[in-house]
Amino acid sequence: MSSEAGEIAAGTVAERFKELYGAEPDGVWAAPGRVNLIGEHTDYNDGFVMPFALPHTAVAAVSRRADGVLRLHSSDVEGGVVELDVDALEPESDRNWTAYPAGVVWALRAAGHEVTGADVHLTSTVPAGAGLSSSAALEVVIAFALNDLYELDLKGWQLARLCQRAENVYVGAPVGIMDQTASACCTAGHALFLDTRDLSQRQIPFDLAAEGMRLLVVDTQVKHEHSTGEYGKRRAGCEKGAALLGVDALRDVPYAELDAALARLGDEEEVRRLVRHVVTEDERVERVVALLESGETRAIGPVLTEGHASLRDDFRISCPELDLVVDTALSAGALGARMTGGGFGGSAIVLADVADVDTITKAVEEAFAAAGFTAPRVFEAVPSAGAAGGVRLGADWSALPAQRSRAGLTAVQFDVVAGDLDDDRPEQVGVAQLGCPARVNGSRSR
Ligand code: GAF
Repeated sequence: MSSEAGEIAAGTVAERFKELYGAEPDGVWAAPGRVNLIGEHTDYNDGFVMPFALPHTAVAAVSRRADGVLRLHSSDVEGGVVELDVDALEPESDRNWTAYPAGVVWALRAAGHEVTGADVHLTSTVPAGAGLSSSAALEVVIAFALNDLYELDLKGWQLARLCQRAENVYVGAPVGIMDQTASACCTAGHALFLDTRDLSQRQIPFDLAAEGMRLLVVDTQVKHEHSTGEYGKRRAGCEKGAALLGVDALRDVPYAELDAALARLGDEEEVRRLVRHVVTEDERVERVVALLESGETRAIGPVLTEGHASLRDDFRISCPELDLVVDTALSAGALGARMTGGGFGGSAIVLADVADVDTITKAVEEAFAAAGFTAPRVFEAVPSAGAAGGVRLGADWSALPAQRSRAGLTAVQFDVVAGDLDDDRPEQVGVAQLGCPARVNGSRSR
């Protein structure tokens, strides 16, 4: 099993920037990928999610420009520097990796922020197409860099909203808000309990190592793509369900009233399955939060496995490779397992006692070989920090991981209740005053 996140030295990225552009960058920023512990396909239904950041990051060396030119380079893809005119950025005009950083520039400018160009050199250790938010990491690292360089003073959750807009409108992928918020707002050692309706957040301590457990990520190597049809079809089906039930979003269907809601959907069998997944998944997130907060960490295993069955049978977005990981891991002694992320390939997560990790890893690798599947990549997921950076010229580049951008959330003793993108200051409420956001917001009952 690999435990390497492939750490990137900020100095190396800065040196490459200098080779490309002939000057030192103004700074170096980093933003992580994520795994989602529970709460899948709930974010575009205004529901609950619970991701945590991976140690794998996108790292960008960036300098500000005043002449309207955006130059982009990645060491991860073939080809040289791509030069764009910020005034000419057009939604859905670009089908390459450059659409993600360019989309962020477009979204900032469309929101009225005067961003007049940048030189960018990027590299990332977040596996692409593995359901681990490599795209969101690219967006968020650029958003954090431009936020600092242009002194925009936007908070992490506001930058996440702008990155989502970049992906929805500029890239053309109808994704929710989970991945960008995870990359911007997660903190080390915690999972982020996020209410995607208003971006209320609670950092839930999640230290499996202290309890003799591990969370493995199994990248099936089956690539997925959200701008293609199936993700959008599920989203449209959920919206149809909400409309038929007369609610703003499926989050508004109380778990206790699920059976009655399903009965009202009559012969809309497909919509019924989608609704059942979303409503039960929101309830699973709440159950996992309650179990973690009462110290019953091992008991989250079966809830994760229930979530997989719901994604496989009701939401129908699993695939043979993901099902094989889950079934094999459970037979080899895992406490729980499920696919994570958007589905149709990508990665699964496996919760296991540390003593069983090697047996489970071997069993999964052997099962893949026996089925004739490409060998999976297995690594341990350690809850890591969200986006960081802003190392300045002349600074010690090696200090990057310890520094936080001003947009990073640093006050983990607070729960943050965010507001609209235009709000200046999200309300901060002492943790003692807050229960579950579901109760605080008073819009959900069980
Ligand atoms: C993808 C999307 F980008 C997220 O917004 C979310 O919907 C997820 O799939 C499924 O939970 O990662």
